[in-house]
Formats: sequence, C-alpha cells, structure tokens
Amino acid sequence: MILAGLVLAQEANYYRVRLLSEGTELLCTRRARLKKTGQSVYVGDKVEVVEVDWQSHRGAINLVEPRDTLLHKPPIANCTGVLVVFALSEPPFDPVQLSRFLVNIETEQLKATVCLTKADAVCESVIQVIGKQVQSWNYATIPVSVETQIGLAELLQVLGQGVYVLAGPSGAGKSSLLNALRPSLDLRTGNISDRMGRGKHTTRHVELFSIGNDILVADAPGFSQLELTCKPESLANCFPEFRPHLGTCQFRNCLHQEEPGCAIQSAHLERYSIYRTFLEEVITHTALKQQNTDPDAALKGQGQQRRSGKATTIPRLASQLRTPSRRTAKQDLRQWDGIEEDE
Ligand SMILES: Nc1nc2c(ncn2[C@@H]2O[C@H](COP(=O)(O)OP(=O)(O)OP(=O)(O)O)[C@@H](O)[C@H]2O)c(=O)[nH]1
Ligand SMILES: [Mg+2]
Ligand SMILES: [Zn+2]
Repeated sequence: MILAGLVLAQEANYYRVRLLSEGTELLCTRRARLKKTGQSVYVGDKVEVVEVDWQSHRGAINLVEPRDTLLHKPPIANCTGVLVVFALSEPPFDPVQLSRFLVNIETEQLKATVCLTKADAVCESVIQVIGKQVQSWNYATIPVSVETQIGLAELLQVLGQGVYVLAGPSGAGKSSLLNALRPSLDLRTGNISDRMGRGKHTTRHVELFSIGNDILVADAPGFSQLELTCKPESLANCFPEFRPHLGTCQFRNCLHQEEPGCAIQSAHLERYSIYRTFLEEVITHTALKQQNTDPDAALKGQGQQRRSGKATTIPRLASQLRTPSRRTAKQDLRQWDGIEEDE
C-alpha cells in the first residue's frame, strides 16, 4: 500500500509524516534507494509512504514529489510564503539584517510578509515609521504583540490557506507568535541574552504546526549570520522597489555601481547603500566560488609568478564584474558616449 503524506518535522534520522487521507502521524525512515541517490527530504515535502505498521505508527518514505519551491535558510519545501519576523525593539530593528533575509527569500522567488513583533514595547510613532519604511520596499507589514494580542487576527486573515514558515533572527519572537496563534502548542521560548538584545537560539529544528483553516506554519531556528545566495547580476531584482527602474539603465548589464546612465543610481532609493554593500559581498563570494570550483581558470593570464619559490595567484572575476582597467578606460568612455551601446 502506498500512501501520500506531508513531512512535518525531522527528528534525528526519522521524519514525522502526516498522512493526507487519515491525518495520522507516522515516524518514517528514508528508503535506502533515496539515500543512495542522495535524495534529501525536507520539512514540507510531499512524499509517498510505504511499509506502514499501524501498531507502532512507523513507515518508510519511498519517494519525494517534485518540489514547487525550496528555501534553504530555514530549510523548508513547498511553502506558500515566508513570514519574516523582526522585532521593533529588543533586539533593535535592523533594516540591513531584515534586507538580508528578504533578499534570500526573493532569490528563491518566495513571497515575504514582514511581521513586526513586540509592538507593545515601542510607541505608536515608532510602529508607524518602521512600518512605512518597510512598506516603501514593497512589502506588506503587520505589527504584532503577544502581550496585547494586537495584529494576530489580521495576521490570520492575511495568511489564508497554505504552508508558511517563520524566518528571522533568534529572539525576534517567532515561537512566541506561534504560541499566541495556537496556545495549546506551548512551544519553548527564550529570553534575550545580552545588551545587544540577541536571542539564545531556543528553537533548534524546523517543524510544521496546524493553526486551523488549512493553515500550516513552521517554527524554525533563528539565524544571526545569513550568507547571501544570489548572483551579483540578479541582486537588484531582489529589491522589489528597484524593479520599476530595471531595464532602463544605459547599459544592459549595468550592476548599478558607478556606471553612467544608471537608472537605479539616479532614483535615490533608500536601500541603495544596502544594495552596494550586498553587491560587494556577492561579487567576492562569486569570485571565491569560481576559484574553488575551477582553480586553473581562476588564475589571471598565465597566472603564476614565482617569487621566492611561492606562487602568487590573483582570482579572476567574470568580465562584467571587473572594474575597468586604466588602459582600457578611453575605449570604455567611447562606449559610454553612446558610440557602442550595450555589450
Ligand atoms: N514584550 C514582548 N516580548 C515578546 C513578544 N514576543 C516575544 N517576546 C519575547 O522575546 C523573547 C524571545 O522570544 P522567542 O519566541 O523565544 O523568540 P524566537 O524568535 O522564537 O527565538 P529563537 O527560537 O531563538 O530563534 C522572549 O523573552 C519573549 O517573551 C512580544 O510581542 N512582546
Ligand atoms: Mg523559537
Ligand atoms: Zn544601473
């Protein structure tokens, strides 16, 4: 007998799977064939379960259905949207860190809604200012508080049916929010640990919970360090408020740094400086990755000059990511003058 199920959580080497027909939960192993082919199983995966033992509530995952989406941090498959949970205070609101989460969600082409927690801890004007700031980046925001219950009903309305995941730094109030939405969950929450207002990484794994009306929400561990996963040329598209200006720069492959005729530079967007910081980071990351995957191709020219017996190597950036050399500057200015538009 083959049964369809949904992976709710991973516990050590077992997966807790809810059977779609019965609603029963089984503890399942991953079939050896899946292990051999390197097929991973994520929370949110739709799977086929075989070898069901109804007495011990055990089974085995035989197949993982193709995924619609996959978010890597926190790891979850097939989610309808991401609730990005950030505190208005404790820890202090940090637009750069929030942008980091949002960019990675945009990279995976998922919809983000921003929950601004601890609304009881700040005055109304702070809620307004931060809310408007995030809305100007084209995200819906919902201020919430588990103390006053403000925003909880609105949040449930906004969600609608589907699978969602809570993403945000440790201590932002993700587990507290789930407890407020469904008190019987009684999830463990942690205090803020230090002067910086950082959390204590209380939640340790991703787990999906039903909060009624066919809404499933996954609690997840908080992250303080989040590496950007997008490519330099795709970064601007991960800032929704930049999108109306994209495609109108003078150069088709414009990275919106110092290029003339750049529509993004002249638009005076609030997050432009965040974009520049992130761009530098993803350029360095891409160069290092290229160097690691193909060390020979990453060497400049003949590459290795031997000085005092040691090889000096310079990583080679993809052509569009390089700053123009002074030798070719004149040529490039001719291009910028419109003699040779676009590459
Ligand atoms: N004043 C106030 N405090 C809150 C609110 N929500 C959460 N907190 C507090 O924030 C702290 C952290 O809450 P958690 O729910 O554990 O945070 P988390 O995001 O799940 O953290 P990790 O599991 O570590 O990722 C706890 O001390 C909560 O009591 C709120 O709406 N108002
Ligand atoms: Mg938690
Ligand atoms: Zn540009």
